[in-house]
Amino acid sequence: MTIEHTDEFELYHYGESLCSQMVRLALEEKQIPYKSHHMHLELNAGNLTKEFRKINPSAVVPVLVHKGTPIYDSWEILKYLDQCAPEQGTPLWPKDEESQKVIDAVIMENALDRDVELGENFGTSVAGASTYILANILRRRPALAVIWDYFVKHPMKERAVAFTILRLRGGLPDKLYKKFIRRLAIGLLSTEKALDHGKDYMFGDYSMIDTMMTAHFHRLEDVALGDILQSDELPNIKAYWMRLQARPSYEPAMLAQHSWEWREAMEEVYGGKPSPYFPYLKETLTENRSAA
Ligand SMILES: N[C@@H](CCC(=O)N[C@@H](CS)C(=O)NCC(=O)O)C(=O)O
Repeated sequence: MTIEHTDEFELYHYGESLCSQMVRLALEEKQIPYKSHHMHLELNAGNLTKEFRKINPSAVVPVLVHKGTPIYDSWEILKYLDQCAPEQGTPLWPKDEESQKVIDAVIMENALDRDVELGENFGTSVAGASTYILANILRRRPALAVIWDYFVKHPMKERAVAFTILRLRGGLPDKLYKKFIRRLAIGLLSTEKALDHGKDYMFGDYSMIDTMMTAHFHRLEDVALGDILQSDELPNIKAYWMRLQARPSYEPAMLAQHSWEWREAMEEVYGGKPSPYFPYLKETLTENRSAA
């Protein structure tokens, strides 16, 4: 399948999608210029249009189009970019098989994978923690329009159910949200421990796993849980997060790509204050630390 294109690399993405953020960070790190197709998701279901479903029948972002060929799935895209320009910019995917296996395992723990249930790993808990923002954005459209779009056009029916619940309820049940928070605490503690090696990045040198941690930490700030990244209880993470933000890729790939409706939703949901779940996050962090 060849997609209409004008540039060698083109990216279909959304400002705040975690997977899109990782790919943009990778493009910056590899110093690969690209044409940007910035879309909206929950605001207008831009990913469910006929045109976009021709580009990605799974109706999700990101999609990298290289010389007209679409590449799906953020990790595959990151590996692909590294192979396209092995000697250019930051190497993202290690050359030796042993490290590749370790990275693959860490990815499963952190990634947003369809096979991992929401709240069962760090990545899906970060996504789950964003549900109040998503609900706020979905509420800008009539309920019937949302339900119609997702049930009729979204190929993943479990997402249609999830988005309908968010649109109608304005969020998820407290019990489920707390599950995400508890899983976040576990993920933060294991990241803190992994960084005990004293090196700058998760695997010593910067690698693709660090693009994911950047997106996850940035999201914790968006959902008003960012204070945890400044906590003296997590000194390795605190220093690591500052290092990630100081990289030249951070501004163009993250800050310069914010979507207006997401920023508005953040303001409406949290009003610049810490999340009401912040104390619970601190509490579970302390509990899990003592249990470890
Ligand atoms: N495994 C895919 C996941 C892609 C994905 O779920 N993308 C989300 C944004 S992070 C999306 O497009 N959601 C919109 C929807 O499902 O309607 C990847 O790594 O790229």
